[in-house]
Amino acid sequence: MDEKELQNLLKRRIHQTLLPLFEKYNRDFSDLDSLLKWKPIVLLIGNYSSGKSTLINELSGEEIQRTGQAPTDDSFTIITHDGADVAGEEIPGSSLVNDENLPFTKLKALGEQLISHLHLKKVATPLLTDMAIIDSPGMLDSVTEKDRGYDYMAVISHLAKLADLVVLMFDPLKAGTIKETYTAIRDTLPESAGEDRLVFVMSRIDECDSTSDLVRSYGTLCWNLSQMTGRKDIPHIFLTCAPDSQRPGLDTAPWSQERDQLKNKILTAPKFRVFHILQDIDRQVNELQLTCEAMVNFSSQVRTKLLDIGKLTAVASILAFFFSGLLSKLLFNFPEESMLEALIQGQVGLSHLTLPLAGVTLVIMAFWIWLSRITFPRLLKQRLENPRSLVTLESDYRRHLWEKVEDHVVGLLGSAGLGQIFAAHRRNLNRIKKFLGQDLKEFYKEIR
Ligand SMILES: Nc1nc2c(ncn2[C@@H]2O[C@H](COP(=O)(O)OP(=O)(O)OP(=O)(O)O)[C@@H](O)[C@H]2O)c(=O)[nH]1
Ligand SMILES: [Mg+2]
Repeated sequence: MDEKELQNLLKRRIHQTLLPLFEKYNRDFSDLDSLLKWKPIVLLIGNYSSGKSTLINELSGEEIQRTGQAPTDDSFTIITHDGADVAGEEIPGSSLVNDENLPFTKLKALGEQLISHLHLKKVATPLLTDMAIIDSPGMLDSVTEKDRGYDYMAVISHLAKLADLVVLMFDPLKAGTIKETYTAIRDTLPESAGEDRLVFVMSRIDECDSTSDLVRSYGTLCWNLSQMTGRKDIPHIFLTCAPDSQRPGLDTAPWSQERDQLKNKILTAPKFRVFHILQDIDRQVNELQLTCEAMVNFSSQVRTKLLDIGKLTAVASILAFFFSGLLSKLLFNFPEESMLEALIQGQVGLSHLTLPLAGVTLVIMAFWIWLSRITFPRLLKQRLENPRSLVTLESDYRRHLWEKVEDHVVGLLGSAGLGQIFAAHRRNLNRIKKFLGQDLKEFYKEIR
């Protein structure tokens, strides 16, 4: 089975099995759905003039994107091949964000300004048939959301979630010192793209005058990266330059292979799409499982209370049935003959049953009010104050997941009425466990 078939199979299976469960627990399915909709995506981001557009032109063999020494591009351009006959065609952002078959509908919420800085270009190169590359406006210093007219980081975050590979480009002159780049690495990307989907590139190395100049720039970039990621281990950084724009100075031959390796990594990104989807499903279904576990435990605690109250109600109802007539006779001299007396004499008639049945009804109503007005709200309040007590968080992984779902669980509990006890949480949990234990494993096996 190739990647495309596998993606379609996954889509069908997820829609059948998981979608209803996501809906039951009010969890957002749109990110996963966006991933399943379209082709694999590579996102190119980084400093202005770091060579993003040059690399795209080189990959496609066409002069698709404008290049230039100052900040050149102010748009997000999605580049793909969609059949030779439509090469050159452009689709504006307004159509992209309204097309339900494309994964960009969520961008609509980011406003008109963004939509007018978004478009799709169809190109002739068949290399881009099964994938799309997104070129982005270069990252700048001292720009604010107001200067751009839209929330740039939110766009990066959304596109990075969709992308199977995020290529982050630097250049020796501005080796990691640009403010937007800092924010992206520090705050935005960790939430949107796993480390395994991030690729770091220092381009334009031919502009270093000597090897020692390059070493200094590389060192600066590594230092800045460790400051941004807060980690000491440095990821692999591709050191490259465009073959056509080399300047005399540094002998770049020792790094000549890195450009090809980078291009190869980008062009083989579609292979990671199914893996990316599986990773996402894995995380989201685990979050769903934890949510469901909390609801199973909460409803079982409510049921235990209900059972305790139920036992008391049964005892009180029996007492009410037999003694309510007698009590009424003692207190109010009515009825003339209680049911218990009639029973002893063996002459129970329908009229004797009126008071006992009224007594039982009153007892049941009183207990129901006790449960629904006092016991349940008290239990709910206690659990809302400490929702963690509803799940066991024995590993760092589960603790991390819990941090993401806690607010959601609190929201679910808050809206959960007593009807909770009748919801089939246990069955849902078993379905989720089966999906994680069987279906997902089979898919992982399939892509190995
Ligand atoms: N010497 C040298 N010049 C390069 C290299 N890559 C790109 N350039 C030049 O650098 C300038 C900027 O390149 P672009 O590809 O436009 O950079 P960009 O990252 O797309 O820039 P923005 O769109 O503004 O964010 C252009 O004039 C390119 O010709 C390289 O490896 N070496
Ligand atoms: Mg550009």
